[in-house]
Amino acid sequence: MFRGALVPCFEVPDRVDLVLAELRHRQLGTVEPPQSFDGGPIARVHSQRYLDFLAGAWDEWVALDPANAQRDAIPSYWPIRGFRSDVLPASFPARLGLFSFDAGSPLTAGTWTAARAGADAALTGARHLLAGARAAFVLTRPPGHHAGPDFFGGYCFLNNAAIAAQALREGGLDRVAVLDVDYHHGNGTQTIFYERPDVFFASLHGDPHTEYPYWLGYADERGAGEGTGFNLNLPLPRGTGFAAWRRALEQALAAIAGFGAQALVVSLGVDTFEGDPIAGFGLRGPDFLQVGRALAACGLPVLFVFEGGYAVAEVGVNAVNVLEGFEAAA
Ligand code: Q9C
Ligand code: ZN
Repeated sequence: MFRGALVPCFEVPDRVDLVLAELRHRQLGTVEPPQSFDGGPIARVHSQRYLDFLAGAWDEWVALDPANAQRDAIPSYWPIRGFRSDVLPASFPARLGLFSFDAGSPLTAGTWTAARAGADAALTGARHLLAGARAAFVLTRPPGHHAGPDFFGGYCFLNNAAIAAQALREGGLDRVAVLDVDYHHGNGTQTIFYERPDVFFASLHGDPHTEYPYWLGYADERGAGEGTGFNLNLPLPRGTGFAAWRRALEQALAAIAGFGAQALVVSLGVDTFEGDPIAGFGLRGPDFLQVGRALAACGLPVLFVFEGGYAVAEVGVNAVNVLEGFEAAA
């Protein structure tokens, strides 16, 4: 649902197929399918009632009307300020709205299976880092960074980066950082870790005054409670080019070094590309090589987790440029 009409989704299967093809073309790294994991860290990032809802949502949707098998489930009703969110309504549309924050993230027949496989991929990547790998890349869709403890949105259902960070913590690392370089603020990841001092979250993104997700991502959000000081937002105006973006990246990396992170999870959206159809920064293809080099310079083990990037023809080159720049400098 976009501007009052049903339109083709920007988040399409071709995106990961093209990234995989580019990885193979450049013979960068080795490719493997995800291993299987039980709930574990997933259940410590997301609420049980949210996971139960997602797992059964498609069957519930089709049970309402067999004709629903041919159309996506899209929320129409949301409990904003003053409504109750403690009660779990029997109505499916009411629960669909309770657990979401936009109408642009269709839930389809394969959503849960794909999201759950993405979480397995994130956990597989975390396992590689814990076993001593310098870096791994989690190539998943749907993306994850907009998904919070109990909500989906922004094409995201399970927060792969947060699940990986949680797994790294449970695997024995005391301090983990998540750096989100997607064009859009990682509101889900921020919310998950906002009151925690053990996972530092830093994000570079379009200023929420004008850019999705609008109601989170401002510079004065520094964390809360024990997590105060462990959240860093660097909003940048629409139209920002690579020079200014790069300075913000250095600022985020300096904060991560100051935190004393032992591993870095990078929410790797490449919708910062100048040609992206739904975003507004001006990074060019070769700039992504430099992004990878800068990330390697921090010296930490890095788990890259794929997020946005909707200029489909260029998404493979842009994402793999980051990885190639990292490899060249690591
Ligand atoms: N003007 C990710 O990049 N709103 N999600 C699009 C276009 C939704 C993006 C509006 C953007 C969600 C993971
Ligand atoms: Zn994005």
